[in-house]
Amino acid sequence: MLDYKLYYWDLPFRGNFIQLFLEEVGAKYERHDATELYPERSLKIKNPGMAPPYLYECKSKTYFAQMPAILMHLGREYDYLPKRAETHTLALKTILDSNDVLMEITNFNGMAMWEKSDWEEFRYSRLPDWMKVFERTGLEHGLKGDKGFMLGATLTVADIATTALFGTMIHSFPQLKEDLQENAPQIANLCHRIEARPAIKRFLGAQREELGNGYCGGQIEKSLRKMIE
Ligand SMILES: N[C@@H](CCC(=O)N[C@@H](CS)C(=O)NCC(=O)O)C(=O)O
Repeated sequence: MLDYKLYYWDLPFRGNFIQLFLEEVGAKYERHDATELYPERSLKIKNPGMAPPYLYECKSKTYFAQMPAILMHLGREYDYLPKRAETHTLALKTILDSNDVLMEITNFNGMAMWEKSDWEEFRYSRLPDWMKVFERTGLEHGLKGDKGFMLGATLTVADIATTALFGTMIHSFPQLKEDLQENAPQIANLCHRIEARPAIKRFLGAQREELGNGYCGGQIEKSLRKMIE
């Protein structure tokens, strides 16, 4: 029996946060094109939402929108949330930080195309600071080399989010690999380890074969590529 339906575009960007998780836990899910819900039906569903991704949960016949809310919901369902109040809150913070980085790298979800000087400010100041935020969080919780995870000894939604963010980013834009290595070496290693987990590795292998280095799509991906390449 099917557990979930994920409505998203044929792109990794925000969808991979959810897909990596569903793959990791072995949930039975189908990916549907976002246009099946968005925009016509998005106000008519149970728990309406403004934009993809949407996750339909079969057992509760309920929809959820907003990537961070979806990931927190799945984290609770599959016991991938830290138990302590502080680290539980940090799991949500890590997902929200990730979503902020997605918004910033797409110049506020593609509201305007990148200008060289703004891009350089982002790439050489803001993005390294974000990378350091993730690195420090991991270090503070014992992430070191091949040991530990973002928020302690157990893999949580925070590791899935971090990998969906930076693993995807450096696959789509290999030019940013060195930026990550320099500013957040433990995070680079963590992404590598999570991407090597068997179910995730299988999924990413197939996705990357199909989509190549596609990232967020649209004019904003073209603008990003113009800046980076
Ligand atoms: N805050 C929302 C952002 C959703 C969002 O911006 N979705 C993009 C794709 S990643 C989209 O298709 N937006 C269309 C729109 O905003 O109308 C989330 O985290 O899920």
